[in-house]
Amino acid sequence: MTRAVLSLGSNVGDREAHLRHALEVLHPWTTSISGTYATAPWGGVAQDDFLNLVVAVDDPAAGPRDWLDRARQAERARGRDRSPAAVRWGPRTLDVDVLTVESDGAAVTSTDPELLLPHPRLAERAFVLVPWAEIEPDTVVPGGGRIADLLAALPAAERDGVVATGRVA
Ligand code: PH2
Ligand code: MG
Ligand code: MG
Repeated sequence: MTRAVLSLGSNVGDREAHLRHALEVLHPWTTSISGTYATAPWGGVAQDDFLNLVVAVDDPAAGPRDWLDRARQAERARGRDRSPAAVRWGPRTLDVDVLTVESDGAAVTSTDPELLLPHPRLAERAFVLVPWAEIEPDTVVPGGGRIADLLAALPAAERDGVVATGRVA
């Protein structure tokens, strides 16, 4: 069985509708969903604020790659631009990132460039850690630490850029 934690984000078009679509795709396997947060853009590209949330999923039949395929399926359905012209860390209709995968209780690590596990930048991102800490503060990321501790280690200015806005689901 694999359990995974995914980060959802949007800053183009109807952000709530894009996030809701991703949650519909993931619904059969969803075990918990964080609230939704308005977040300052991370990564140095000037762009509109994102809406972000985190979702935990569980599927006895899925392998790590299945979570990536489901993430991409949701992104494609919302017109995600994956062309070479798309700006790295730039605007997205929908971004679904696999943060961690656990298989039979053990953390999966992957160096596949398409599916790096755990996600290499999760500990730097308040837009990931704030919603994740809401639903799973005690989860430990392999090679990282407890989610609540990773969040506490971020500069206050990063945490302050993440503001709860309610829920889309
Ligand atoms: N996604 C990015 C780049 N920057 N910033 C925030 N706050 N939230 C995101 O989801 C995000 C980002 C590209 O994937
Ligand atoms: Mg992505
Ligand atoms: Mg991303």
